[in-house]
Amino acid sequence: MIGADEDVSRNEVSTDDPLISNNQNENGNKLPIPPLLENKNSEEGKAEFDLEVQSGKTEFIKGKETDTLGYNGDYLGPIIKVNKGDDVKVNVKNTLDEQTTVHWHGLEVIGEMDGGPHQVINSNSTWKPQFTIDQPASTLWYHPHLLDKTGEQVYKGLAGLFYIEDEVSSKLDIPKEHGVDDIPLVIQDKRFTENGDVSYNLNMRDRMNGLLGDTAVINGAISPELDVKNEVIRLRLLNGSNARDYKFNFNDNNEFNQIASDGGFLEESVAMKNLSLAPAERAEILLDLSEYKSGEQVTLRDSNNNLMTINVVEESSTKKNIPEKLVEIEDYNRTDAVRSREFVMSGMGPMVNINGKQMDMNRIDEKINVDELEEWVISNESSGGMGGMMGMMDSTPHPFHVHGVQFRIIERNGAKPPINEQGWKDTVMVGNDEEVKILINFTKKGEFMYHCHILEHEDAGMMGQFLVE
Ligand SMILES: [Cu+2]
Repeated sequence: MIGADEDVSRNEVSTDDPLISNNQNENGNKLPIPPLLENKNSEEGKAEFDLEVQSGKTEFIKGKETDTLGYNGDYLGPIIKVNKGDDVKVNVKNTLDEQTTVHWHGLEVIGEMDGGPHQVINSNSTWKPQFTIDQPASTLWYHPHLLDKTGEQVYKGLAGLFYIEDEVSSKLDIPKEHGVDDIPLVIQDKRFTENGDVSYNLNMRDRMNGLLGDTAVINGAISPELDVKNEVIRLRLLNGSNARDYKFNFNDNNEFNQIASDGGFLEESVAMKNLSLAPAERAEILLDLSEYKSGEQVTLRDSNNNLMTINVVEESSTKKNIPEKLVEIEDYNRTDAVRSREFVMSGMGPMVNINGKQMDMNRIDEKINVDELEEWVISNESSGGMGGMMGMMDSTPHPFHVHGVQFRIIERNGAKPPINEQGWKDTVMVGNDEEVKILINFTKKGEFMYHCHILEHEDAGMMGQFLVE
């Protein structure tokens, strides 16, 4: 095992307004497990899925109905699970009375299938993207990406997980039983009004920092409980929040192992006690509960705030180990990069920008040659200027996301990145005054976005477009 004695977490980003532990359901409430979406095509190597974007009502708080959005349901969406090499078709029907898009976050597909702001799905129409899965086993996700409206639609519930499996994930001796020992966790924060509403009304601070809720919602439940055996369990964590940065840990100060980052398995499992995830980042972790007895529990937390209680309810008859070696990841060499580009994120609130520009659908900001390795230097200069001086905000972190690719982080502030950031990534947190260098090889053609994944910043225009030809 590596990393056990090192601090593997990246620089901590302070988020104002900690979450309150909000145990609304005193009788305990079970963690909802998003179902695996039915594959309509039984042919080997093919898959076809139906997704319906719909509005609904969700009872987050007992006795209170909340207007929400969901895929094939009232809130969130089912898990799309495919294999590497599969030819995939999706029929996305929009039954909302407004436009939407479905972006496959982390998926390597051509621009037209990416589901960005150009692939608008009008009310009562259907979008039928097709693509071949051309990347390793990973936990990706899907969500709307409508120009200026992404924050609101995601906040109201439009988000789902997208699993890719391959020969490596099927051979690895890790938990794989969906909802039993392989647990999806979509973690978000909400701000409920007195009557249970989650209406998307941004105040001044939301426009500056992004919307921070006061209540954690996991797979759609507040303070849920998960029942498991006393064995190794796998948690697939998605930070599906609009703006909140999480610092995951367990109340027993448990050591756990990160085995995957955004775009797939790490080379080796990394032991840690704290894990930071920025909006849109994913991590798969293994938690060993074999020392626990039936009736004992452990709590998943964000810093000191309780998120979810894990109840050990049964003793396991089998014992799983945590594998050390996971996968070989190809090396990217900086000397192979044919070009270097700079991306400076700055400004605050409605002024947030990249390289001094705000999103323009009619402007291509960067032209890129397909199959060429590039170095991107991403920095965050948002702390300077008026806001910093006036003390309005002490921190303006920006998680930078690039569409259509998985990249590698080679430097964080002049040093090698922490070991759990050395695998495949599609989103990287760039804190105040930080500079991050990444290597990217663009293999798919078309028009794509790069942007800050604080959704209020994205919607304010902190986004640009690149064309791969
Ligand atoms: Cu931002």
